[in-house]
Amino acid sequence: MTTTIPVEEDLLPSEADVRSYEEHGWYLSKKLFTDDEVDALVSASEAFYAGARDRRLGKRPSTLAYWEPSDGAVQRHNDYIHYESDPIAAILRKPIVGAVAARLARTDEIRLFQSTLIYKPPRPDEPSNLVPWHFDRHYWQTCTSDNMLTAFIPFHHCDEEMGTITMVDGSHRWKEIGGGDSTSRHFAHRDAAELDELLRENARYNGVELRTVPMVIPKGHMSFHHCRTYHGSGANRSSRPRRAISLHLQDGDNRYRRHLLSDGTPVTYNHEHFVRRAEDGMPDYSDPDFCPVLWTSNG
Ligand SMILES: O=C(O)CCC(=O)C(=O)O
Ligand SMILES: [Fe+2]
Repeated sequence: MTTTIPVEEDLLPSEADVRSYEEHGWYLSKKLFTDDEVDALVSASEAFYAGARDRRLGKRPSTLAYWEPSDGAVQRHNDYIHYESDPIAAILRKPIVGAVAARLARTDEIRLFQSTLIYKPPRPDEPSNLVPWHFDRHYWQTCTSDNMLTAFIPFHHCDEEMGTITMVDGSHRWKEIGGGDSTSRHFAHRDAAELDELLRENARYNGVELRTVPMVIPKGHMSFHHCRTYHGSGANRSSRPRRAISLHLQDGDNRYRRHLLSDGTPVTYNHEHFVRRAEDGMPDYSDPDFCPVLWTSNG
């Protein structure tokens, strides 16, 4: 007898929702987390910022996003939060999140790929709060999949005043121009004006007018975006910090692939420092410690 983890069918995207995701490149979910779960994310993140760790990453590669109090009142990013914080991981691993992603990606299995804890301080003029236009597939050139997606999970109602995530509608279906070597570098290390121009150039090339959609996300809901959907976000003009997790997800088929820059240098992703090796000696993107299965349709 096979057992399937029960999830509430009502909370899953309908066939029409999945088609809309395929057309627009983003989806706003139903309420997947209770208020108590969302509040628990706030307290667990505060404990984390104060130094609590259930496990520690063995290394700090220079490319790792890892805010520490000595970095001050800039935007905070902490990668691998699901590895270092058990209370946060427990909530992120609720089956409904993976089940929603599986429906959207029309796949049978969803594994976690990466998760980043994010905090935008309530400082309207703080330049590090601005997230320039980018799409996540650029960071994942060592992945075989073109079907990966991200859940953006705020810890409160999140709207434009707080600098919510903003999607460029339908951009995941664009043909790409100008996607050179530099696209694999994280946006924090790139020139925002250059990225802005790259987006405009791509829109022109595809003969479309830019339509940006700020995601207004009620507490407990989350937004999903396809790995080729351009997105970014603005200043936090509110009086409260904008707290969130960016939960990057891979479909079951995703594997490591070697990817070279034009000068022959291999592209690297931080997993290479952490995950176990597969039989072929390559980084294993299904290492259960770092990339656990969140959902599989056969239980
Ligand atoms: O923090 C933001 O507004 C954007 C986060 C992001 O780039 C993502 O979730 O992929
Ligand atoms: Fe992103």
